[in-house]
Amino acid sequence: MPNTPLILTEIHERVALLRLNRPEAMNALNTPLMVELMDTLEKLDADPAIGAFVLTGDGRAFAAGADIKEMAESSSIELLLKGHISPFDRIKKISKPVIAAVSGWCLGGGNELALSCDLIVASETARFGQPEINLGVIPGAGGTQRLTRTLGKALAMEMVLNNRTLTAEEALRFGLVNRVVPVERYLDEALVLAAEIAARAPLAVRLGKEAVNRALETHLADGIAEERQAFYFLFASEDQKEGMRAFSEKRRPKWTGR
Ligand code: CO8
Repeated sequence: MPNTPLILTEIHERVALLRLNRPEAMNALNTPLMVELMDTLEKLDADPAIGAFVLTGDGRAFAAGADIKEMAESSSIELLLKGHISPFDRIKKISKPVIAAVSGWCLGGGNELALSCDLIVASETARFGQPEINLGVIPGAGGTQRLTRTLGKALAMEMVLNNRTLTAEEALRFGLVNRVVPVERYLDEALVLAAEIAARAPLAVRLGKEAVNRALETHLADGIAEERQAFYFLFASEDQKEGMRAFSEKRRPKWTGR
């Protein structure tokens, strides 16, 4: 289907909902889909009318991984020269929060994509895993690192070495996802959460997201120093003055993002 968009976009007031749209392939992440996804995220990230994203698949699959058929016959050099995994780097630079709304299979590169988002709302049917070991490879888009930092070594080892999948309830218990809701409501729940965050002070949301994500990447002392700089920096914003004055005046603040 040549002209079918691989990403379907809906705007819900200040929230952009992006749907992966390869249902015939369980939303497997081929290169055109990844490029279209990142282009869309970057374009809307630059739009001040948008405050947060929800990224979702469909009921059966968030995404069942990288497209195995696309890469099966590739050589190492081809993958390197093409920068096969480099689209994943672009999501890290998105400044607004991205909430993954996950139902069904969330596997391999699909799980790594969800892990690259800032929050995850899961349906009760969600299943998280890294089945690359079954294909003779390992995760390549951050899975070994992010799972270990999020879940700890023991469970990450089982997932990476022995295809241990997590149910939605396990993912909640182990801190991989924010909440688990019935399948009929997971998308609405993610949209509500995104709308709540999108209504908050935009600069503080942006720097808060950055600071929490830095904690997964840096040493404690460096992370604390960066957090402190961001805290001081926010006192240069109109929203800080407005937020603190509104508290004293017992009224709701009006954010401008300035
Ligand atoms: N790649 C390509 N096609 C896929 C993929 C995939 N990852 N997953 C499913 N499909 C296709 C199937 O081939 C099938 O197509 P067709 O009808 O033409 O045969 C269609 O989707 C439906 O799938 P199934 O018939 O298999 O559906 P089931 O309900 O029986 O099973 C599963 C669903 C369990 C999800 C099963 O499809 C499966 O095991 N899929 C593969 C999961 C997997 O191994 N994922 C890891 C891929 S490797 C990876 O992600 C490495 C990441 C590296 C970095 C990222 C780079 C971009």
